[in-house]
Amino acid sequence: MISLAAALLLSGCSAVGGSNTSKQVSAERQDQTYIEVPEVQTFIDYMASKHQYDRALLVDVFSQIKKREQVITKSNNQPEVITPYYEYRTRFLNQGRIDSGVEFANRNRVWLDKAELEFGVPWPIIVSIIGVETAYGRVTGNRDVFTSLTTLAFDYPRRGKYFRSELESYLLLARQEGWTVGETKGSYSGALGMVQFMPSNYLKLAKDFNGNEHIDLWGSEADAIGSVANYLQHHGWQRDGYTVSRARVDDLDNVEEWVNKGRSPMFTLREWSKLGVWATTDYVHGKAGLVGLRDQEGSTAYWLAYENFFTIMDYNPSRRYAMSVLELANRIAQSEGS
Ligand SMILES: [Ca+2]
Repeated sequence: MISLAAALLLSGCSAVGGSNTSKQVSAERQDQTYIEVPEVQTFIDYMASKHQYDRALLVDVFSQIKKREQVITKSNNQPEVITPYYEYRTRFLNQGRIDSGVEFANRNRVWLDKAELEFGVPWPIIVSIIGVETAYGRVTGNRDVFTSLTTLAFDYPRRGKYFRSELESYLLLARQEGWTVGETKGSYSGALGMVQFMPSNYLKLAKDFNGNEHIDLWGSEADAIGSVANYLQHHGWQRDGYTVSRARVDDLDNVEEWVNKGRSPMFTLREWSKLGVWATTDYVHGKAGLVGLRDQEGSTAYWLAYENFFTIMDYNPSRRYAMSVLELANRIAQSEGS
């Protein structure tokens, strides 16, 4: 792990030139720095004319980096796509992650209360998201995000447009916050800080929550808390709203086409009951979607999922992710109260 990370960092540095993992690097860009790529020159023109960005600085930083093949490889092999829920959840639902969540909550009580009051998001949800994203700030990523984003922007055609926009946001953020371009560390896809915001979200939705006139999503747990709550409110979190109820499904054939369908609630509970789907706990007014996840090998559990469940999916568009966040939040709240 550490040696791979070190290799990744070194491969982005001009001082080590042709050493390293170049076997994997495709022939056409193997020895090129990004300043030699015509699309990058067009991008520099765009940054200079649209944002009055320092052209000489951009020429300098793009002259120092080359394509990082591992970023492409990792982007093509995201494990979330294939892991069943009962395996996925074990990454987060363990005693260490629960205990650290309680400690995080105890030392941040004042900020969690403030966030709950201002944004309407319950404190265990905020703590759990930070716990799932980065183990409460312990694992925030150690890749140079400038090289990662540049690689994805110009050598990953499937999502090139998206990553060019994130690269633009990163450069604006670096200028605004006084970061040295190329020294910011994050995930291989460019997510930043203990909340793993992409640069565009960092620009729009990150909060200086402790009021020291800096937004620091690495060093300030208060800023991380305010930023997560602000993000969820921005994406439609409903104060005192529901997340999920366990559901009983009478006949799967009736509803199979609706399981894990869409990104928003679709039917009222009354309509669901006509299809033979019943909430086993609360009866909730308003609409719900139907979520089915493999809770153990050969078995699927079902939930009726309300607006706030889908808002958590706006953080990461995976039902397994959202359900893990809720389960960890419940365990932290129970432990904290006991
Ligand atoms: Ca701050």
